[in-house]
Amino acid sequence: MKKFYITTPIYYVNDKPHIGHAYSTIIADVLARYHRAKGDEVAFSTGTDENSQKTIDAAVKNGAGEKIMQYADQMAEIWKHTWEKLDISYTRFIRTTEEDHKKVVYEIWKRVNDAGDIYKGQYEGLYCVGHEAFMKESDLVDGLCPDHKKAPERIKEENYFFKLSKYQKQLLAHYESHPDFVMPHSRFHEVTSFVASGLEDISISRPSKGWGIPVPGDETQSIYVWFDALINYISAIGLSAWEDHPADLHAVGKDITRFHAVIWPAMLFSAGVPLPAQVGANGFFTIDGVKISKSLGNAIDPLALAAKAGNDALRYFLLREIPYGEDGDFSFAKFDARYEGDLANGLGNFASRVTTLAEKYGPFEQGLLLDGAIAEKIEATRTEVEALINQFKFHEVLQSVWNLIQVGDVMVNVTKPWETGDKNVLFTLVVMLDNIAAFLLPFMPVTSTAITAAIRHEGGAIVVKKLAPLFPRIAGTSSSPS
Ligand code: ME8
Ligand code: MG
Repeated sequence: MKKFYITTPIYYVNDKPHIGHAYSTIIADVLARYHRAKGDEVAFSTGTDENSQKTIDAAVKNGAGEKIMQYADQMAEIWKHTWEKLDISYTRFIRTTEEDHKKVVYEIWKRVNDAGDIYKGQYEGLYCVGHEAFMKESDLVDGLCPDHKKAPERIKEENYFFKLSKYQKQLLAHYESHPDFVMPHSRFHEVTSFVASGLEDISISRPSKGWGIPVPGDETQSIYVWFDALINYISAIGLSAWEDHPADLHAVGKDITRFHAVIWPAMLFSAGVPLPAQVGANGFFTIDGVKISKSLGNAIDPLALAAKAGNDALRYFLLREIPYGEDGDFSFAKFDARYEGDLANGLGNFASRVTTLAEKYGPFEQGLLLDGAIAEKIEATRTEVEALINQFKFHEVLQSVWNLIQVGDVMVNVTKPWETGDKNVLFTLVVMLDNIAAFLLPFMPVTSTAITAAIRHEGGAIVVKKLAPLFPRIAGTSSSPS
């Protein structure tokens, strides 16, 4: 059995999930399901990044006061619950406050230290809590962090540093020999040119505030939250499992590509631990043209949307509307248009027509004739889907499947099986629908399973049961999502 290990970012617990987080998690879920369907042994981790200053701030803001752990527990539950409701087939939910995680962090710290890559130094500069990252003057716009619209803290403190600069050559050599290390390639170019332009060592600790993982041997300092967070990917499965089979893919957003494609591999080089095979960076999307943020009040609750339109419609929309890696815009109007057009009138209508007729004129015994042109079209689609999914071209996979649906629709209209009751035609349509369901399994698991269940093999014959509407009319999500 082939192993496949995929991860999502671990999310901060200062807020509940919004549609952007759901997007990255759904992408990982599609690939996890795709590999499972191929027969791979899949590990799929997600979780929460808790050792952050943001956690302390949010706990205080939400009246939890000193009970930070209690606040983190509550928030971790909310994230977990969201992924369960959205049918995310994760196999491990990791929290960075778990003891097992801390042990792995200590082990990696020790190995990096033993390699001579940690030293004490003075950090003087800017720190943005929103990013949990040090910033340069040149990153600011009008003195503010352009993403968080806040002036970063000016700090001067004694920290532990990691010799990131030492790994510039090794990183560049790795990029050179792994041309798909970061996908899409446009993001990879950004990474390689950033590294080629020179690397500075980075601070990997902050003065302790009684939260976070203490620096081994120096309780006055906490390990920098990103150093700790990245290691979650190892602790989620255990160090020896990682050494045996490191992650195949870290699915992340483009905002955190550098952490994953520069700092993380350098940490692993230093610790003598194998690198992940690939980092995939999804683009960012806005809502009606505006950046998603709580303060702007447009943080759409993915659960509310899914409750109204269904998980599969949400998955379909996100993957069909926004080409992977590119930025996109979410709007309820666009969502409603796709729901109506592609789902209700497209796939839903085709499935309903075919199963209604096939129930009436079935069962379909052995020896019926599969239309040759259609059989070819199905195989061509299979080849296309396979190639496209491995290049992260999810929107094209769906386009390709929808082309097949369209071919099916034309066939129904042209052959008029409701007049002829032609069993060869209907058999061909049923085979098409069955294959469409198989292609869609990773993308729309509920719909796919419903279709497959309606097409049963009974004693050498195929018996079809009429499907209830897969995408019933909804009032329109734009009317009131919550
Ligand atoms: O960065 N569009 O966590 P985070 C698309 N804890 N994706 C979006 C998005 C949007 N508008 N908004 C968020 C962190 N995302 C760290 C990660 S990993 C070791 C530590 C997704 O809660 C996207 O995947 O800020 C982005 O990278 C991630 O959420 C950031 O989540
Ligand atoms: Mg963020």
